[in-house]
Amino acid sequence: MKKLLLTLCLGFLSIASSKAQTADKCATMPVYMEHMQNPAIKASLMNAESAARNWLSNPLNKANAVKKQSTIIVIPVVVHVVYKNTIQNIPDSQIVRQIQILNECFRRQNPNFAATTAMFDTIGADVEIQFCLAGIDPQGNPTTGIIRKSAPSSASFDPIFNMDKIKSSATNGDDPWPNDKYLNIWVGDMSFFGTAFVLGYATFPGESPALDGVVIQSEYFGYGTAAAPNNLGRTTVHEVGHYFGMRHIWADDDSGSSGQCDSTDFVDDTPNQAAKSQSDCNLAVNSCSNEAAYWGGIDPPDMVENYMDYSADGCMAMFTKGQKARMYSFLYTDPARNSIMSSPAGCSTVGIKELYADFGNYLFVYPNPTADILHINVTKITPSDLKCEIYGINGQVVKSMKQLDFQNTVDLTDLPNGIYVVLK
Ligand SMILES: [Ca+2]
Ligand SMILES: [Ca+2]
Ligand SMILES: [Zn+2]
Repeated sequence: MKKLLLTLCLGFLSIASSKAQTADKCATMPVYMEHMQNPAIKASLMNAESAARNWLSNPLNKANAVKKQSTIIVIPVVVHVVYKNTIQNIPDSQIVRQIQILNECFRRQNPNFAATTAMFDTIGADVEIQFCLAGIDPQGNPTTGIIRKSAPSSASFDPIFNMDKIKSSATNGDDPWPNDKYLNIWVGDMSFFGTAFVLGYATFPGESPALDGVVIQSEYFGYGTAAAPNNLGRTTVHEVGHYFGMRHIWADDDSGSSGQCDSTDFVDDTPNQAAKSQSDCNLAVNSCSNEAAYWGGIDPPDMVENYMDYSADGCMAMFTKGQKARMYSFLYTDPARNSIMSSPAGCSTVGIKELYADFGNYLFVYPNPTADILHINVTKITPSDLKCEIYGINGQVVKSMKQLDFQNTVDLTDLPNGIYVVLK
């Protein structure tokens, strides 16, 4: 077994302890229930759901969605930073890092994917959706895809009494850009009497254009600015999952003490789960045993590694192929989600190269140690800017790659066992 001493070491693989959290991860379902009180929004949301399910009921559609696609879908994002103080006015680097994390997770390039339960390995999906900061604004002008808006300290954006106020300039927030061309993400303060009790919320396909998008509490947007176990940018991955139609993996039927196994997240390969995880990573829990329709004689454990559970960020590592198929069912049937796939907004190049210069965490090298094949994944927009060199312990170059791709493999079979240094 060869050993590699890495210059770029990540904390992704460490599984956070089962520390209790005070904040609830996600307010998507309560907000959805509230929006459903509006008859027009309710009709649109239900239309979107039935159109998607109808599309997915065609086995050919499902088979095509699950397999490798001919093109990667690119979603232009506009981030509305609505801040009441300098800390909430998060730096560009934190925003770009979050976009990178979205890309890692939706492309299954997250290094902690390797830590998922073995029986789930083959159903983990490269969703083949990528995200970028938008390059053209609604008026046709170049943009960084980042809008900054100062709000008075008295402004309230909590989803209990001030739901969606962050989404409108008239209520101290910022108006959305057209939801058929941009994924709107608002980053701001949803605290309630000074307590951040929710990390984020999102709207489902079919939502009113005035409300469609994702809202994230400032410190949970990006990487390493919030306290563990919610410090690795997975809140935004979870919420963008909702934006593409994902329900919680436990199907929100966990009221009562014993939990329930008879509701569905409308995805067949995610095991039934009686209750949400508690910001932990208990891979042994198996709360339901009624998954034979998909799993046959196997009774899989709860898939706590799924982005749509409430596990610790270090635990959340996968979407399934069934979830990918459901996402595509909305992409191909909901008018707004469908047209964003061919959005003219493009990807921002303004300032991006300078921003990337600040990052050490865009290169992922695994497994470590390794016997023969080493994987090097890059989550940088232009990996060809990078070269990679592997040095022996005495400083001699033993392998080098002139230009990297997003995903690279290096064959180390011809090297003797030992300690090596990988340099970007
Ligand atoms: Ca399921
Ligand atoms: Ca089970
Ligand atoms: Zn959620």
